[in-house]
Amino acid sequence: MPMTRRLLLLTGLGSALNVGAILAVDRWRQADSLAEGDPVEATAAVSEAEVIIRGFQYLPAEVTLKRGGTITFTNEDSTPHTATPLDGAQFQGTGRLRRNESKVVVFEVTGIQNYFCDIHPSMVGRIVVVD
Ligand SMILES: [Cu+2]
Repeated sequence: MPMTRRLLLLTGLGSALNVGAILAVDRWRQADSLAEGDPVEATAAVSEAEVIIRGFQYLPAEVTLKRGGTITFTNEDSTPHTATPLDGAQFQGTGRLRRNESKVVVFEVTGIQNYFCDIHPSMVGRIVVVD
């Protein structure tokens, strides 16, 4: 349907514009923060990060991510693991990852997104999503 196609095109364009705007704002923020002598906060949140699952741990156990950013979860254990939303966390879990399997997860909702392994519930991690 042409209407659907047009909506998809607009959505794609919107994303591209947003990314550009975010990058521009980040540059502005960094310049501003450097002037104030406080570059730490400006560089804390990332748009992409990796979490390695190794030795029944998420490494790193906490990541600060920009909204709309992605985490690539990779399981390096021979045992299967998951990264499953906990405490009402809002993101799509990885499902079961076997050895050397990866899954890219998008985080669209700001806030503290806790997760755990639903096979080994003592395994916990956290993604802090910020604007
Ligand atoms: Cu596990």
